[in-house]
Amino acid sequence: MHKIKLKTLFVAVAGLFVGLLLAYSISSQISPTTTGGLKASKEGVSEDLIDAALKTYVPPGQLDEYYLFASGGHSGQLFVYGVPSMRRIRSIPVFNKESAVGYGWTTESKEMLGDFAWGDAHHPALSETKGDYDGRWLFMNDNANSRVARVNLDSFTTQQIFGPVPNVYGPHGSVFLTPNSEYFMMASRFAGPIPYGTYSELDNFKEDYKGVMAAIAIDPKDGEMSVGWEVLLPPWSYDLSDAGKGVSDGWCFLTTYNTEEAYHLLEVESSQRERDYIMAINWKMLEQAAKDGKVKDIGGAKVIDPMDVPGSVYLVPCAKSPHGVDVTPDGKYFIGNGKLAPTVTVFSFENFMECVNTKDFQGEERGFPIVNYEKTRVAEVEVGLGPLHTQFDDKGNAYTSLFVESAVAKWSLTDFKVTDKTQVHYCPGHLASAEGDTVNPDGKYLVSLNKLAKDKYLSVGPSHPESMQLIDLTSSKMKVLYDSPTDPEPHFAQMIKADKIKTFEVYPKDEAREGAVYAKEDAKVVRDGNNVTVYMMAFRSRYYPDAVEINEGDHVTWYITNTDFDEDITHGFGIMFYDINCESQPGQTQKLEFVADKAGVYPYYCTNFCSALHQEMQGYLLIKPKS
Ligand code: K7E
Ligand code: CUA
Repeated sequence: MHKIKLKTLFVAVAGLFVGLLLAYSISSQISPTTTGGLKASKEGVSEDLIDAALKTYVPPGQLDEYYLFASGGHSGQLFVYGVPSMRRIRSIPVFNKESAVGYGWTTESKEMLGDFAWGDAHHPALSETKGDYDGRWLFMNDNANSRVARVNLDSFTTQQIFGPVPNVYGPHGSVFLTPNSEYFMMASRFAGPIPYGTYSELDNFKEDYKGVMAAIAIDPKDGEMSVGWEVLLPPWSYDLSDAGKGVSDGWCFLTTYNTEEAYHLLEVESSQRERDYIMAINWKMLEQAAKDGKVKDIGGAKVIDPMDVPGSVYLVPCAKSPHGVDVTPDGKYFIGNGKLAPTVTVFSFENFMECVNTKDFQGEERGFPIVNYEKTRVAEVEVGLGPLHTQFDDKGNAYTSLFVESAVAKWSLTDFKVTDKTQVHYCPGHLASAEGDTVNPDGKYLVSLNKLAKDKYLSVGPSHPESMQLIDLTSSKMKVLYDSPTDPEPHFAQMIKADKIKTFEVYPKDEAREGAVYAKEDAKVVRDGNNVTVYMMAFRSRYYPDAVEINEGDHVTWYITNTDFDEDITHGFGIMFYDINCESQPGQTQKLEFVADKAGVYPYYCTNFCSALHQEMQGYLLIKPKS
């Protein structure tokens, strides 16, 4: 009797428990924000925070919804994150050496890097078709050496580094693509005598030093970059730029500072005037002028003097030393971010064109007409202190980063009123919203790229990582969901819907590929005088050949083909004491070159864990001494 009662009680309690569990799982399916169950288990954590955690949680077996591509600043890299998890998935070497993949060691990557072992990567830009990201390529500038790189998004590898682009000293004002990826513009930060290598005293600054904007043409088939044409500009500093779209397609907009033309103590001297300019450039007109041969060859580039093409460049007065300029998704407005003023200034493209067409000018500078400010400007939005950059959502809202205030302001493109503000930590530079630079932003997420992290992570000494914060845009109030460290400084980032990117799984077999071997019978060492070529094959878990005998002083070319045609089975290859290293991804053939200038025995081995017998994947390079 007693026993039965206990049993009944047990069944009843178990039933109640299962029922509760069921009820919870059903309720959480109905509304993912129902967090009562979780809340009870984490004392002191508010419902809001649990809600944020659920929104960013991507469970095992599921994938993120967006890719976020963030520049790695002076590390020269490109970082790939998943959103909303904010997990870093990959670091792609672009302007830097990276031993993890042998980038900077293989012949191909060494040639791409050329004379430079570093770069200062600022603005990644996804290729566009009809103003939408198309997922094919990503371009990114190197401010330090006036170069730009293309990363192919089918393999997430750097495929071209182009430059130094002639005549453009420090192209901070790049990369900003035209809506069909015909061009991107590169505008110089530093005025300088051109071509590179020309000497002129600073006293000659106003005459001899030039600003330049280059239009880099993109081959629509393979993304190959070349200089289309360049245009000479006054010796000012050009900051961020943006391309027109929709109604303003065919134009591009650059911010300027140091129209004072100072060349010492810019911190003080370049903010003397109350106004600098946004420069509006009719790139289609300049493209035509280049076709018509109105160019001079300077440094190997076709350079246009805009005085030969009247009506191609105009100045729009803007609050002093503006930083970013951003064109709205419909192309109707361009927005100057004040930096030193607590406002962003909204200009109407339609009004601008009216000033141009009716010659409604308020003067000129260096031969360029200055359009009527009062007429062109439609609003000054009091966003807060230190506005730098603006992004957009799908509901007609703009989001501006406030560096000095450590906040993001949300404001309406309909009535130009600030509707919300949220703190970020600390000092945001760029913002990136989902598909934010396209004609169709998604809204949903915004990432604030913050310059300082200070107390946000465990301390790692006097210098800390930088920080990205994910912000939820799905309700009327912005909400910070997640903090993700990034190291070093992210400047800009772009966020693309994950299903737009189509990667391949293995490098296809190609008998014609230089140095490739696909059968162990074809693996060999070929000697031609002092030149030795090794055709090596790598597959789980051995190398063919696994012993290579050469002579001291030989010039060695070493090809490695990974014949594991199997996703994610990558082999490494490192030779001890020779500073030789690379990886070969599934199906890929890599090439290394070196001089065997030290005799002895040098083990080589696979550096990338590939199988249970990875440790056995090794061989010997025997270098016979000369005498
Ligand atoms: Cu504003 Cu180099 Cu884009 Cu940094 S830049 S913030
Ligand atoms: Cu191949 Cu480890």
